[in-house]
Amino acid sequence: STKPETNYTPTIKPLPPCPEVPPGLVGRLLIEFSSAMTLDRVQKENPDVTNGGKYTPPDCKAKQKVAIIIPYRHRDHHLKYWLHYLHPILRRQKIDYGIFIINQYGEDTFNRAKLLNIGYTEVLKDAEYDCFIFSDVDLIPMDDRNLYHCYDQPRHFAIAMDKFGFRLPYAGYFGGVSGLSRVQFLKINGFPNEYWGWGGEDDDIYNRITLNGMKVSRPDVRIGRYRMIKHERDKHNEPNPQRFNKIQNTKASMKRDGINSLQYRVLEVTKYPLFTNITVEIGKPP
Ligand code: UD2
Ligand code: MN
Repeated sequence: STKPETNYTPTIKPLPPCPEVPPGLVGRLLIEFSSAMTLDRVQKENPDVTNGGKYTPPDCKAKQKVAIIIPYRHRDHHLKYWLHYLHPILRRQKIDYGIFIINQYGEDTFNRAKLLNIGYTEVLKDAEYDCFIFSDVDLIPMDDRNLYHCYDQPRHFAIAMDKFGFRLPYAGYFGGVSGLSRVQFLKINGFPNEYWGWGGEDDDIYNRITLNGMKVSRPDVRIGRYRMIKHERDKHNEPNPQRFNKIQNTKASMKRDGINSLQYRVLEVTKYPLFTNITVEIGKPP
C-alpha cells in the first residue's frame, strides 16, 4: 500500500519542572479561627487531595517529595483548621506532599520530639520522601510565600508568631515549624527521644544543628508570620523541669540519643481522606 501508516502510540510528554516561584501565590492571608469547621467541609474544598492526605501537582514535576509530620494527641479542633488552611496553601505552592499525624497513644507524658523521630521513620516506609517538615498542629502560616520545602540548611519557618509579637523570641529559637532534608536530619542523629513533657526539645535540636556545623536558614520576617490557635497547656504535657540542664548537654547526648536509639510500637496506621494517622506507643519517662 502507498498509504502512510498511522501511529496510534500515545506520546507521553514529561512534565516540566515546577517553577522556583509558584505563579499562583497570593501573599498575605487572612487567618481566623471563629468560623465553624468540619472535616466534611475541608474535604469538599480539597477534592484533588488523595487518600491519606497526598497531593502531587498535576502540571509540573516537583523537585522534592515532602512529608509533613505533626506531633499529636487530643487536638481534633486544631487539626480541622490546620487542614482547612494548609491544603490550599501547599497546593498553590506546588508542593508534592503527604500529611502524617503521629498520634501518641494513652495518657502518659507527651513527648513531641520522639513523635517527630517516629514520623521520620514511618513516612519512609510509605514513600521515598526527601524533605521532612515538622509542624505543630496549632500553627498556621499567614503568608503563602513561606514555601514548605527543604533548603540548603535546616529551615526554621515559624519565626514571627502572633504570641511573640511577630518577632523571633530569641536567636536560637527553633520551635513551631521546621524542616530538614534526609541528609540534614541524619547528620544530627535525628531529634532527642528523652525530653518528656513541655519544652527544651526545640533548643536541643537547634544545638544539634549548630554543633554539627550547619546553620539555620529562615524566611524574611515579613513572610515568616504565623497565627497560633489559642490554647491552655494540655494535660500530661507539664513543663519539663530537667529541660534547662539537658540543653547544656546536647554535645554528649546527641551521639547516643536520637534516631539511632529510637524505640516504639506502631498500633495503627489509617489513611483518611485528608491525612494519614499513625498511632504509636512510645513508653513513658524513666
Ligand atoms: C511551643 C513550641 C513547640 C514546642 C513546645 C515545647 C511554639 C509555637 N511552639 O509550643 O514547637 O517546642 O513549645 O514542647 O512556640 N501536642 C498535642 N497534644 C498535647 C500536647 C502537644 O497534640 O497534648 C502537640 C501539638 O501539635 C502542639 C505541639 O505538640 O501544637 C506543641 O505543644 P503546645 O502547643 O502545647 O506547646 P506551645 O504552644 O507552648
Ligand atoms: Mn501551641
